[in-house]
Amino acid sequence: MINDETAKHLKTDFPIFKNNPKLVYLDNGATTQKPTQVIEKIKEFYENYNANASRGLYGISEKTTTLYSNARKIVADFINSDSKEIIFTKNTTDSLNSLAYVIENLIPKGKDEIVLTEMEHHSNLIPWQQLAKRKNWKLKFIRIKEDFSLDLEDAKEKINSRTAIVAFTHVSNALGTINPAKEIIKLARENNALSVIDATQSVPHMKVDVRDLDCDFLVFSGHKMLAPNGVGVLYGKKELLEKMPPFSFGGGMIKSVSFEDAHFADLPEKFEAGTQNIADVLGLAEAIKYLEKIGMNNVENWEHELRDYLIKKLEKIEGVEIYNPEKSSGIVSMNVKNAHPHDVASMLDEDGIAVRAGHHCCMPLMKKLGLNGTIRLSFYIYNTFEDIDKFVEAIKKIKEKFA
Ligand code: 7TS
Repeated sequence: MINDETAKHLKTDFPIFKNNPKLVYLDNGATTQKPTQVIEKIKEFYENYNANASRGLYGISEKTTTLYSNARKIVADFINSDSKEIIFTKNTTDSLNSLAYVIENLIPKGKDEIVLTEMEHHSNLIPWQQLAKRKNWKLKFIRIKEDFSLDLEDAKEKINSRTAIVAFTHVSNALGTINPAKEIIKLARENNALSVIDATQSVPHMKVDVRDLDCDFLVFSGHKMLAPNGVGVLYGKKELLEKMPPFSFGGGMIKSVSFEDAHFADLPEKFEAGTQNIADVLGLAEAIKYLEKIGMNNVENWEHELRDYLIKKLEKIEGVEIYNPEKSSGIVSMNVKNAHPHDVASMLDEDGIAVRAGHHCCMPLMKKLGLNGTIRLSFYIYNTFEDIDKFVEAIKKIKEKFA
């Protein structure tokens, strides 16, 4: 369990807070801070057994190969998948772009529509726009309702026998909405369409089980879950990854090569051309160990407690608008009436408070909601009630200036 005391204690694992004692970090949706355990793991790798993986027949290279493969198993177990189904990438954006390059090979003839939602991050929108342009396919968007939840009735109409792909965010990074993933995946399956989940804002914050969801593909970024910046994950069902051609070619992804042709390696190497980001992958495995020690249900519960505490306080302040759906994660979007979110964020910064302000890479969503942006708070394990109190006091002061 996490409570205010344990959250304060967890904070001491993160050197950034020691080095910036006034920092109130409420921008975990953008990226999270890194604990000593993760930083030390990367240092340990470079100082003790740095070598390329799967290439050298000598001690430290073999050790690196084993650690890299163990790390993959840790990531696979974390989302209840198989090691062969975990492809390491740079981040979510890289995972989605790579997938969008080659997924058309899995689509039967006659299917020519991609269904997304109105609340997608640009990273789960633009790669599909590009695919649609290349193939002359149609894009459709499941509507968002006035209460910021997804309109499942609209989903039922938009997902049909022509649907090739349904790609949607599990949790909205702009509003915190938790989408009914299982229902949407079921609709996709009933229509013989592939499902792709953008789990960037869910995997770091709650238990996510790909077998239980029964999704075809799922993507996330390590840097939003205590891990280093340069590693992301593309999960795919084994039988689909086996059928899908590689999106990148070169060393490390082959079985045999002639001047004219090449035979590709088995999963997962087939999708990992070139030297991989070994240190960051080890860092991601360490971050997962750290999170598992806490327990993902505890992570989720604590963020919900922080969200409820914040909303209760904000609701008492006149002139504050909150855009919070009923089923939401530890993300809260709001505005101060008559104030541009960028101005509010700059004023918060004067008090050492870091939030994200703007369109959150969801320009079409903001346009649909008639907003020029929001102020977004996004929590993680080390946030405390004191962080929220400081934010609320600062907002009260700022609000007076715009009243
Ligand atoms: N999808 C969602 C739902 C996201 O929240 C983000 C990043 C991405 C994709 C892209 O992730 P990346 O690691 O490849 O950049 N979201 C945010 C955010 O909300 N604030 O900064 C980045």
